[in-house]
Amino acid sequence: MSQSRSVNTPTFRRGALAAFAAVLSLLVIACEPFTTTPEEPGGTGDPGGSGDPGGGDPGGGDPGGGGGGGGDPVGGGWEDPDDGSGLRAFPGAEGFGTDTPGGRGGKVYVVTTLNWSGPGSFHEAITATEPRIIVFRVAGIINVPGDGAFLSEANSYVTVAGQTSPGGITLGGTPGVFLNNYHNNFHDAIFRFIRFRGHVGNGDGISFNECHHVVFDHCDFSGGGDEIFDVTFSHHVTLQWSTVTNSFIGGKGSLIAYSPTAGISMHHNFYAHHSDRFFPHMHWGSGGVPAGGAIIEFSNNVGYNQAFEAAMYVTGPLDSSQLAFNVVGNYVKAGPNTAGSSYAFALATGSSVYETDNQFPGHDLFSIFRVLNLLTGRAPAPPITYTPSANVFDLVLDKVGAFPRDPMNERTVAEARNGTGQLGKTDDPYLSVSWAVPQDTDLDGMPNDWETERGLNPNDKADAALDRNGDGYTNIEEYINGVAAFLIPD
Ligand SMILES: [Ca+2]
Ligand SMILES: [Ca+2]
Ligand SMILES: [Ca+2]
Ligand SMILES: [Ca+2]
Repeated sequence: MSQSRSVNTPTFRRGALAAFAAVLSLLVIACEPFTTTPEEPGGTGDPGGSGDPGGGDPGGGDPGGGGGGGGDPVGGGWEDPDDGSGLRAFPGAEGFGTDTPGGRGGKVYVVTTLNWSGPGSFHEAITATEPRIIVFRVAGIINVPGDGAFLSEANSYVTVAGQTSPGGITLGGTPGVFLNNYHNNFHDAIFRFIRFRGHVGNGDGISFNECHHVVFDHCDFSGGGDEIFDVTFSHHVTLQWSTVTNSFIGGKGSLIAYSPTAGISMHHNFYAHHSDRFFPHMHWGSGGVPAGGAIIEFSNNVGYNQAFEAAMYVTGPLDSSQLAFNVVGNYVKAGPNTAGSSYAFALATGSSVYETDNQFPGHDLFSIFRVLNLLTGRAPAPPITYTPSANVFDLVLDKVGAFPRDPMNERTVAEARNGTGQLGKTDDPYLSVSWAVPQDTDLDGMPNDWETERGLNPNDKADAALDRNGDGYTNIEEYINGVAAFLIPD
C-alpha cells in the first residue's frame, strides 16, 4: 500500500490563500473593457471586431505550460499535500486532478465477465473497498442497470485500466447514471479508456458529487438526458483527452458546479453536438465561490456544433473577482446548429483570465457583456503541455477518446472535420471487437510474455506491486501505461 495522502476533509490554508491573492494582484492588469453594457441574457449583439478582447498575444502563449511549481495552488483554501510519490497519475497526466496514486500498490482485480455484477465483474471491482487496479480480460458491452455503481469514500484509491481490455469496454444500456457518488468524499481515482454510452433515457452519464483527485483520460461520454459529464462540489479533477459528445435532443454536455468547486482542469477534450451546457456550465450555487477563490483550467479543447449561444458560461456569480481561469489554445468550430451570434466563453465579470491563442473562426470568442481582468501569465495551476491552436484541431481529433475507436467517435470526428452532423444522434452501434486475451497465469494483470521479457515471475502475482526500475510506477502500472501508449495513434 502506498497511499499516504491525508484523506481528511481538506483544511483551510491561510498561506496558500495569501499567496494566491498576492499572485493574482501581481498578475492582474487593467483591462480594456470592450463594452460597459450591462448583462443582457440572451443578447445577440455583436458589435463586430472584438473577437480578441485580450488584444494581444495570439499564438504566442507559453507553450511550455510553466506555472504550477511545487504544490498545486487551487484556490478555495484546499490543502493539497503531495501524495509522497512525486508522480502524476501516469505519464501524460496533467492538471489539478493528477497528483494521485489511484490504486497504486493495491490489489489487481481482473474483470473476466461482461455481466454487470457478480464474481469477476466490473461492479464487483469498482465497489471493492481497498486500493486496487482494475484490468480487463474481456471486451465489449457491459449493460448497466438501475443507477449504476454508487461509490463512496470507502471505494477510493482505484485505477480503472480500460486500455487493458482486448477490444475495449463500453458501459451501455439505459441506467439513470453509470457511476455516481453523493456527498461522501470519493477520491483518488483514475479512469482510462472507458466508454460511457447512453442510448436512451439516461439522466447524467457520470455524476460525481463531492470528489477530489480524480482523473478521466481517453474516456468517452455520450447520451446524457441531463448532463453527460456532471461533477459538482468537487476539487482537484482532470478531464483530459476525452470526448463529451452527442447528448439527447434538449440534453446537455457538462456541468461543473456548486461551492466549493475549485481546481478543475479540462484539456485536450472534444465536445460536439449539444443543445446546451456544451463546454461546461459553471456555477457555484448559493454557497458562492469558496473563500480563497477558485482556479479553473480550460485549454486546448476542440468544440464543434454548439447549439447554445455560449459554449462555456458561468452563472452564479455573474460577477466575481474570486475566480481565475486559464483559457489557452482552444479551437471552436461552428456546425449546422450553431447560430451566427454564438461565441465561446461567457466568464464571470471581474474574474481573472489568462487567455491566449483561442480560435472560433467567424465568431466572437468572449461575451461582449462580461468584463474580464486579463492576466499576462497563467493563473497558478499545474503545468499543461499546451498545443498551438493552429494544430490543436487535428491533434485532438486524431488522439482523443478511447481506442480502438467506436462508431460514434469515428462518425463524430469525421463530422467535425467535414462540418456535417446533427443534434441528438445517440444510437450508433456499440463497438464489439476483441482480440486474443494474453496469457496471464498468475492473474496479476501482467501477461506472461511481458513479465518474462522483463525478468518478472509469471507464476508469482506479488511482483505486480513492485517497482523493478525504481521510477515510482509499479510493474503493473508500467504494463497498463505501456498498453495505453501503444493504443493511442502517433
Ligand atoms: Ca445533472
Ligand atoms: Ca502475470
Ligand atoms: Ca507475476
Ligand atoms: Ca517502475
